[in-house]
Amino acid sequence: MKIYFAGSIRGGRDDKELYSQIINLLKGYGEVLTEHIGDPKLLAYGEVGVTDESIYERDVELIRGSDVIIAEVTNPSLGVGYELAYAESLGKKVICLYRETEDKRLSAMINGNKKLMVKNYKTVEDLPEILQEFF
Ligand code: 6IA
Repeated sequence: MKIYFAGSIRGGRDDKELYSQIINLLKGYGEVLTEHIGDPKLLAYGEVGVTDESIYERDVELIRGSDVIIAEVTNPSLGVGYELAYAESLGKKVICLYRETEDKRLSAMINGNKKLMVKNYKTVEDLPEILQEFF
């Protein structure tokens, strides 16, 4: 099972530790193709020496080759939104994980899309059950 995990990079890295915890859970179900998303050293500014074109080309190839897409969508990210739309266009199985807060709401373009499965959760402890059901 090839798993593409998507999470914010230039949209902001506040949730990087959470991404790393989710990636560890996902490793129990298959090969996570995008482990760098949880890397604490990966900053919002990005990396020196890797062009945006090569990041884009590699990521669309990885999405094409993946079986499922799991996106943590709490921190808004243009890149994650694009990846979700691309995965949808390919007919991939997608799940979006959204951490509920009182003052923010998930984009209607994700929450209102019946082709994307959206699961709300409160803490990382809620995720094993959600992932078990998904897989
Ligand atoms: O707009 P954002 O940067 O927040 O978009 C985040 C999403 O785009 C993630 O789900 C990634 O799959 C993808 N993405 C954005 N930047 C990178 C990246 N940077 N590498 C891989 N995927 C990216 C360089 C990192 C590196 C050389 C380890």
